[in-house]
Amino acid sequence: MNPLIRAMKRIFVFLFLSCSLLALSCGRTPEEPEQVIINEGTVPQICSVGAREKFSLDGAWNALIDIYETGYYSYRRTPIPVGSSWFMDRSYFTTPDQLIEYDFDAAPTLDVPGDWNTQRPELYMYEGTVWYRRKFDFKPEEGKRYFIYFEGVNYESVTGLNGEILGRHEGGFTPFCFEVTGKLREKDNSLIVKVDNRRRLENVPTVNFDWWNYGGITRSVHLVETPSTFIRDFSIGLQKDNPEYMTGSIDIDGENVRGTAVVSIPELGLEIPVSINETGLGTFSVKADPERWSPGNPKLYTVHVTYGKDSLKDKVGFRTIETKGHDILLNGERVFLKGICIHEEKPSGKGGRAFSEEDARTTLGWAKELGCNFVRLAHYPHSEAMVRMAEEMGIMVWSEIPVYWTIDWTNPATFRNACAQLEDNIGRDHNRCNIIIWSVANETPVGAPGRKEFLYALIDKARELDGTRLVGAAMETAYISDTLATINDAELFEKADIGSFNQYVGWYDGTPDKCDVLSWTFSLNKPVIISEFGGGAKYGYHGPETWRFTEEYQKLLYRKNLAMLDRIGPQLAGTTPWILKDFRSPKRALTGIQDDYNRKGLISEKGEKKAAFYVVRDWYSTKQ
Ligand code: GCB
Repeated sequence: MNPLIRAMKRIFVFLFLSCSLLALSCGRTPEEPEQVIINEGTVPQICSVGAREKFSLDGAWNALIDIYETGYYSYRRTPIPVGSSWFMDRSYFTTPDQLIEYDFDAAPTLDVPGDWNTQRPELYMYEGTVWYRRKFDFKPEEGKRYFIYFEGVNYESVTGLNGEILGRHEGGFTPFCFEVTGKLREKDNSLIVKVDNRRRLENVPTVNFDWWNYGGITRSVHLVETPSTFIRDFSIGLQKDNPEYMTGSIDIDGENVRGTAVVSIPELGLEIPVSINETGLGTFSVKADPERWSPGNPKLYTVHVTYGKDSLKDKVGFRTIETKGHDILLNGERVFLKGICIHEEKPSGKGGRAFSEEDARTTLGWAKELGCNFVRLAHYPHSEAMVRMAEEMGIMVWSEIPVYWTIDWTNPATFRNACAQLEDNIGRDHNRCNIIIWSVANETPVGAPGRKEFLYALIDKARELDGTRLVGAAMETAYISDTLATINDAELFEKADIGSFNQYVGWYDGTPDKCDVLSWTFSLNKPVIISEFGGGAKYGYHGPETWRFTEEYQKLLYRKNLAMLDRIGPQLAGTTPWILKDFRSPKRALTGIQDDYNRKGLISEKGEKKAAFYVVRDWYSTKQ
């Protein structure tokens, strides 16, 4: 970008954000959506952050709990000028003659990455504001550019560096970054993030959802260093209609962007010059025949991209994914998606948002034991570590944004927010070959005003950003008669590439016997995926098959459901039962059984396998 425009943009953002904190918080009513500002001050995503020079800002951050937002608003609830707000990081103890009623140095710490709920007992159910502060020394190099990159902060954050507000971000599960070139100092940088996880009607997700509202800086934070002109993004894959060709694009950011980038894959003997135009973009297409990535052969190649002084490398796999009639074809061959739904919660038995490679390995290891080649990462983008680990382990992925249940369909700001989350999700993961489905929603109410336009626009957006994968949404069940059921939304089924829907026959919908008499029919000859089914059981709780929450009931429910699903025949292209592991949800209040856990896991929160686990495992062992 032209440096003058960039500087003007920065001045605008600075003036806007620091003169008036008001603009950050007012205008958020559904009646005045046009005033809502989504993601102010952030810069376009940088790809392959894992592969770049970076400095970790993880660790212990000082944290102040501020339920009334005292560091942000005056006693009249008017915004405090930034110069008097907690972004200034003043200290009572160094200047006791001044009235300063906070002190980050004296405040206890919270670990980053990490949710706050599982770090302090008093924050178990906390929904509100916590201020995080990290001090660091850093010597910036002349001619380099610097970015603060957040992998994920739930839900809304305002970030300040050395007393200046950098910007604001909404959405708990997607990365964002701010450019800080010229703003760093050698000693004592003060990075402050005000995090607010309150649920709001207009948010995505909205006020009502069936998982724990873990707050905080839940994923890693990095200071990324790049040359002044750098590779912001690249994409590479097999051409959709002609997979004999490898195609891709490169996006260069900086001054003097015209030039030639080189993409090379030494293992394939490929070295591709890519000419970059004056807007920083270049595309390529070459004949190539890489080994195809698949669950049976999760082959990844090291791809190098260089441009000027910048170079990066990443591991990339190559495959094709398409539908033909009612089949899903991976590399041209029918594949049955032996899946399972997963929430991003630690496998340790103590709750908490998962973020590490180790968590991902354990959780995906359980999915493998179940016989899975596919996971539905519900109901929001999981960490990059999770997606990369699945790719390495040969597991295909359904990736979803949290457009969940009944959101504020007619609010344009809600749409912009959902769209930004979709863009950032695809922006982060478009080179991950294991992602085969982008899902834009879960169980949304057919007929709600504005809902259809909202979802269709998201589907169009996903296709525009990435035409190489399948696009869908988790729909629901509709009854044609007492014994015949279908997908509840024929129009959305038509619009999507697949017919994926949730059904709870035997749990919310009758008892398991209902499966014996129920048949399914579909209006279109497209692949059908049952994106959820199941029921609850507490591990170790035994009793008659008719008693809910016993392992016996859950086992029977699965046996009967699987027999019913088998009767669908070849149109059934895959299943993702709900869910791999019990997960925390404040909606689950039955003391002694649920204890704040949704008990529909095939595995308990501690990793103990329930009887139904083996029923699903045995069924998957019969599927090709
Ligand atoms: C659903 C939702 C999922 C819930 C599940 C349940 O249909 O999609 O988020 O957790 O049911 O357990 O009720």
